[in-house]
Amino acid sequence: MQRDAGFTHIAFIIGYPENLIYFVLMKIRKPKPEELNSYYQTYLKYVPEDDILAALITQAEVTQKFLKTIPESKASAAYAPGKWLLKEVAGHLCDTERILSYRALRISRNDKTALPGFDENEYTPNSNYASRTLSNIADEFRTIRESSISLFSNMSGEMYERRGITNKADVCVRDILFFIVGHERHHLDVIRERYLS
Ligand code: NI
Repeated sequence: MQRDAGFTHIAFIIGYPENLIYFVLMKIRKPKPEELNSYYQTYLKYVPEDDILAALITQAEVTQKFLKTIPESKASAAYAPGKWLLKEVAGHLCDTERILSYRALRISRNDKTALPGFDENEYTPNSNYASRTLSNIADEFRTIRESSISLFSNMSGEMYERRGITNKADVCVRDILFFIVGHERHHLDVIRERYLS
């Protein structure tokens, strides 16, 4: 059991490593539409839940298991010429979550440094996701997500409200957590609708 300094929430974990069960007693509400910039607002449709920390936790197992159901032959295909391979989409989720969690860490610590964006279209061809298995990438996703859960579930309510500049946009830590959840759902929808249908 871990407590933050303000005792505003308690998170504890039972079971390791295959069957992690989290009990997080602090709800982190989803940002209201008017609190989000226009780009982040487009992801609201992917997040029906109001507790985004609970959603982050639920996604860990759901997404890993979903990716593991996809045959490697399909994972190594793109739905159109020039598009990412399916497993490169999974890799994009890994890269994005690492970067967004890093941004959330800095902003939660009240670091006011403006943080740069990144060009996903340059990251993917310079990664080696295409030569890895989707199963292996799915396991890395789970590892990254467990780290994100530890980071976010141990933040105080005040940390969630802290604001910073990322990719020239003014966001708070709550917005970043929301975006991690919504961005992943967006890409899983694309996988289902374009790669697997
Ligand atoms: Ni994306």
